[in-house]
Amino acid sequence: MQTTPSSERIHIALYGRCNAGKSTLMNALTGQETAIVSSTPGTTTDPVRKAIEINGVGAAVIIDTPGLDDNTILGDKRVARTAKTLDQTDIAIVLFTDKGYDIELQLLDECRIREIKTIAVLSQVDTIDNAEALAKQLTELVGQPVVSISARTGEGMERLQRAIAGAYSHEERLITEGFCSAGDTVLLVMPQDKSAPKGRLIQPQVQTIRELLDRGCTTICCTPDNMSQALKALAAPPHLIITDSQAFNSVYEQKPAESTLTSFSILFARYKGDIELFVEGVKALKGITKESRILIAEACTHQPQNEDIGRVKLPRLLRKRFGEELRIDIVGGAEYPEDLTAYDLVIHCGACMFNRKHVLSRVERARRQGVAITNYGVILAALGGILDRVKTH
Ligand SMILES: Nc1nc2c(ncn2[C@@H]2O[C@H](COP(=O)(O)OP(=O)(O)O)[C@@H](O)[C@H]2O)c(=O)[nH]1
Ligand SMILES: [Mg+2]
Repeated sequence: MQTTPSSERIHIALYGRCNAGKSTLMNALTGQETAIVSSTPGTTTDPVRKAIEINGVGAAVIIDTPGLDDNTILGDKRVARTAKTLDQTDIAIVLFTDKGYDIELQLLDECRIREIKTIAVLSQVDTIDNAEALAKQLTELVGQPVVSISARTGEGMERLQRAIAGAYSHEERLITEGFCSAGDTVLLVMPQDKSAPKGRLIQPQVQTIRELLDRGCTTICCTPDNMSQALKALAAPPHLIITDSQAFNSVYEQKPAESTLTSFSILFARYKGDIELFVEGVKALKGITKESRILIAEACTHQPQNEDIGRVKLPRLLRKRFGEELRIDIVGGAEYPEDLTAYDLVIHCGACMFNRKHVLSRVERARRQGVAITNYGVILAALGGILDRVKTH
């Protein structure tokens, strides 16, 4: 189970004030002492993540967060970091106590705005005298059922597990949905050059092959050099050809007219984000001048490689096209700005490390602010003149 990448796991986060019992609940849910439990407020200083398997849900990540009311010196930063976790949260468990409801209600409102599923919990009921009455009162106040629990005695934990399973709507997304169906032959063109990892395939290729096999497609793999041989070996042209963008032009030239063509990066832009918005966003290129300002946002903070797309290749391509003065800001990791309105275009990486919710939160921020957003795969296809020759959605 540990091999399911975190980007494919449902993200469940625990929120509440200091000492609400978040870390205790985290440990109860994971069955391990992952988070430090203490009656000293502000003990949990950074969001703590743990991969677990939940009945009725499957592979998940539980995120324990610092208290929303942390008023220690470092508190503001912690609260800000806690708020940022909302970007990636699929289900928020909000812990209520008998110590006030303001921040909890505020958080529930924020979740509603962001369309995050919520579970309201009354925590530590073993210490509350009138727990039942309070739970009833809260249910009315928050307008949704409140699950009473004690992570210490185990009371209500089964109900909570059921609530999590209930909140989880299993929306199985397919990478190749609408591109092929059972029985189709699909040809994958995958260069294995020096930049490819030794002895294995990269994650998008592995995931696509696995999905195609599951979907009952005949799946043929080749490198660009062997593409013509692969085509000759087939009795009929493949229904779909998926290529690495790098090999696009030679694949396009050899493509039988009957075959649909797309690329791994287009498929993943669609799987992970909002492809229609990305394709729309890339049209902003028409209005870009040398005075424009562009934001390139990377999900990871990895060391730049020689031909790093976000830090080297894209800026080079853009400056060549629009002028050396073009202002390009590059941010990595959690640095994605709250205010994007200074930008004429935001270009996001493929976000292989992010869950879909996280990408969509960022996309939504740009959309709300009226800023065009696209992603690496889509803009590279557009700059390379490929975009109108592939199927995007
Ligand atoms: N009696 C009781 N104590 C609890 C419960 N959950 C947490 N506590 C205690 O409350 C204190 C704060 O718990 P912790 O999980 O660190 O709270 P957090 O600040 O929300 O992470 C600790 O002393 C815990 O042992 C519970 O369900 N019942
Ligand atoms: Mg804690």
